[in-house]
Order: sequence, then C-alpha cells, then structure tokens
Amino acid sequence: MNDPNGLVYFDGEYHLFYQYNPQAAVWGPISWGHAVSRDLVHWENLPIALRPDKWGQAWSGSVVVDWSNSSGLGSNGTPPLVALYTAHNREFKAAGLTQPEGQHLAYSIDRGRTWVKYAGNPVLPNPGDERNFRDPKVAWHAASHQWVMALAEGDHSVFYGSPDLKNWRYLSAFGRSIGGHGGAWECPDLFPLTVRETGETKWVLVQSLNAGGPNGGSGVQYFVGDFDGTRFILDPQFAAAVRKLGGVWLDWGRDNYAVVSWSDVPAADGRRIAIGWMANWDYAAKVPTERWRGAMTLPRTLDLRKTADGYRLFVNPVKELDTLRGAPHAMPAHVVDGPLALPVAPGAASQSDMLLHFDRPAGPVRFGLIFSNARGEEFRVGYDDATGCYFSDRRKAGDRAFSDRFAIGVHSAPRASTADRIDLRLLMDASSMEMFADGGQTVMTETFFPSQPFDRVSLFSEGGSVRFRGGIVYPMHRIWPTPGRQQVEVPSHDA
Ligand code: DQQ
Repeated sequence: MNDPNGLVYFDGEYHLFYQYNPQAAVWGPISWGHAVSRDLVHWENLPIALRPDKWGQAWSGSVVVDWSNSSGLGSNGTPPLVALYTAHNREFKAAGLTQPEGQHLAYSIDRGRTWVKYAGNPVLPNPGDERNFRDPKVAWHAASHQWVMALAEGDHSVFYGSPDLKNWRYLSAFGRSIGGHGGAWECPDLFPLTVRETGETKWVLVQSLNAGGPNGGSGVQYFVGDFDGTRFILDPQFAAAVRKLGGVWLDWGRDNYAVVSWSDVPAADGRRIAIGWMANWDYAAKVPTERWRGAMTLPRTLDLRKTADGYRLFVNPVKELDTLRGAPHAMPAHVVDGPLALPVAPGAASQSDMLLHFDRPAGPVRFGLIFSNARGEEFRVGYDDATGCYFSDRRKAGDRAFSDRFAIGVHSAPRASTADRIDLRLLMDASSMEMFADGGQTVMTETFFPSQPFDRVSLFSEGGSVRFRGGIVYPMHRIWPTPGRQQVEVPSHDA
C-alpha cells in the first residue's frame, strides 16, 4: 500500500481508501484498497473499491459527500459519495491519449461499499501537455459556491472549480515561483482552519514533494495563506519562512508522505484530521517486512496557531488513541548524566505512548532515549542543544542493508519552540516511532527494522547532564483481535 486516498467521514464511519497493489508487496497495478473505522483506532478491511480499467490504474484522489446532490448521482434522497481520482495509463499512446493522466469520477450510493465509474469520464482530461497531472483533492468552497479541486501538476499545484463535480474549469496555479522546490509536487490538500490565537480563518495547502524532503527523498511541506475562490495567496511572513528555511515541513522524519485530511468531519467536531503513508519513496519498495509493504501513520489533528514566527501547524495524535493505553507507569524526575535504564512494563519499549519532560540543558548537551534489545540493536531519539535540533538515529536499529538510502540513518529537525522545557511525546509501535515535540510543534516519523523487538529503554545524555522532569509511559494495547489476520483478495480488472 502507499498513499491514503478518499478520506471521508460519512454515516458514523471514517473511510480510508489507499493505493494498493493486490498482486504483490511492491508498487504495481494500483487499485483503491478500502478500510473503515468508527473511532480512528480500530479498522475493518473491506473489498477493493476501485480497480484499473481501460483508462489506466486508479491513482490517488479524494472523496466528498455531495450533500446537495449537485452531481445528480444520488438516489432516493441519499447523497452520493463522489470520488475524484487520477486514471494513469501506461499505454496512453496506444489508447489514443496525448498524456498518461486525467481525472475521473466514481460514485457510491451504498456507504462506499460499491462504486460505479461515471460514464462521462474523464471529467477533467489532460490539457495535453502535462505529463504529471494528478491527485485531485476536492472540497466545497461555500464563499464562492463551487467545488474546488487542488491538483498536482509537475513542480506546482493548480486549482479547478466546478458546480457539479463533473464539469471543471481552470482557476489558477500556485507554487511556480517558490524557491527550493525542485521535486515533483504530489497530493495537494487545501482547507481552511481557524487560528486559535486570533479567531481568523486562514487557508492551509499541504503539499507532498518528491524528491526534496527535509532529510532526503519524499516529504510533506505546507503553506499558509488565503484562498479567495480563485487563487491561493501565500501569507508574506510565511513566504519569508519558506525562503529562509527552504520549506516549512509538516513532519521532519523520513517516513511520512502523501498526507491528506478527512473531508466532511462534522463541523461540531471541529477537527482537521489527517493521515499519511509511513514510508519514503527512496526505499519504500525494499523495506524488509514480510508479505506486505507500507503502513499508515497514526491519524493526527492539525491545529493552526499564531507563533512568534508566524502561522504554524501543530500536529498531534488524535485523542481517540488514548483508549489503547494500559496501566500508566510514572517515571520520577532525575538528573541524567550518561545512560540511565528506565524500568518500564514488559512490551512497553516497543509498543507504548511516552510523555517525557526535560529542562532545556544549559550547554551543548545531546540527550534523549535509547530503545534497544539483547542483540545490541538500538534506536535513538532526542534533542541536541549544540545544533538546536531534534534528531533520530537508526544507524544501529537493525536491518538497513536493503537500501543505501535507508542507511543514511541520522535525521534532524530544527526545534521550533523556544520554551525552557522540552516536552516529548513518543508513540512506539514495533518498527516505527512517531515523535510529537513541544505540543506538536516539531514532528518526526521514523521506521526501523530490528531483528527482535526492542525491550529496553534508557535515558541518555552526552556532553553534560540534563534534568529529566519525569514522565509517564503507557503500554499500548493491540488493535487487532488476532495477530497477523490478513484478508486475501483475488485480483481482477474492471472492463
Ligand atoms: N502515488 C500515487 C500518485 C501520487 C503518488 C501513485 C504519491 O497518484 O502522485 O501510487 O506517492
């Protein structure tokens, strides 16, 4: 599996479609896999939703609830779920097309269980000169009374508008003049958020980039500004930050891509909830998992805050995950000088939710946590006051011979907060770590492949001591009733 697709909330269910090759555990002829959840924690697998057809593979896209039946595709008062996705055709010349990619529509009137491809496809044909023209993300824009589609096109994004999801007209482009963004833009997501400090509404454009990510390979940046129904206008202070930093990143780790958010989450909920693919195109096809490759991150909330540096997203795991917590293990305050083993519950080193607090050290001290096992494999994560960066280090964390690019191993993220206290939340899950620092201001997602589970955790410091102010470790329960349960599907193609 790769990108999450078609994230929509409808009738009590969060839908997660995703790029899926049912034939092999490497990227290949792509369908839309499908899972649903009522709580963002437990997921149920459903049959494949969209399969390749004569127009090509079913590449990334989005789903909306067409509440007013603007498309006319609903029936008996049931609003249709409408998917817009990219058909990617490898044999496009033989098929009489000038380019491989165009935008297609499919709809469902049975809660996303079965899908009908629209007879009038493609609804947005390739303009003829764009090889990379894909990943439609659609939302209703109330102020201009139209559907707006964000679409990736080469090294920038474009916006299209529609009254009915079937007829699309070009609105504008964004990103051509942004410096330092040489890779391919993919999977844009445009949505409004209320700024917590000021109450104003700002627009966020989340934008995947491959290559050009902050620690190499693919990565996800974002932009903050205004959207007037035609154009996305970048906030000037944010533009300056993009120029200065070479990008403002949603996640600084190596393993988070194609992040998109759920549409149609009830307004009363008030959350913008997103999920990403936990991998990097640098090595995604080679990771040493068995029978499968690819996983999603945990679902995360995106909050827009006004900081001293301007508008920034704060990213945190959804609160529903707290329901998986086992008995808390409190860790007392301590001065850390060298390694200090932490007594945690069995299993907690490799499957846990950890909340840890430190004083910012007075000198250039490097400190954090070491997860390790009896084979001498270890994964490190922490903060280095000499560089002002969070870091992760997976150089000794197990198998890395499968890819030269995976083996680079040490990744860093500049700390955004200037607070005297350093707050870390780490979610460990066997072969992944998701770090949310300083209330979600700096985020890193990393994968690693130890030959046996990490079963020890230590605090460590180098170059001086650091005051650990204490913390809590929760072992996390499994979400699956039986280990390793898998759904087997027989692949086929639509006519
Ligand atoms: N993956 C999809 C494309 C998208 C890319 C193909 C991003 O639609 O641009 O699997 O990971």
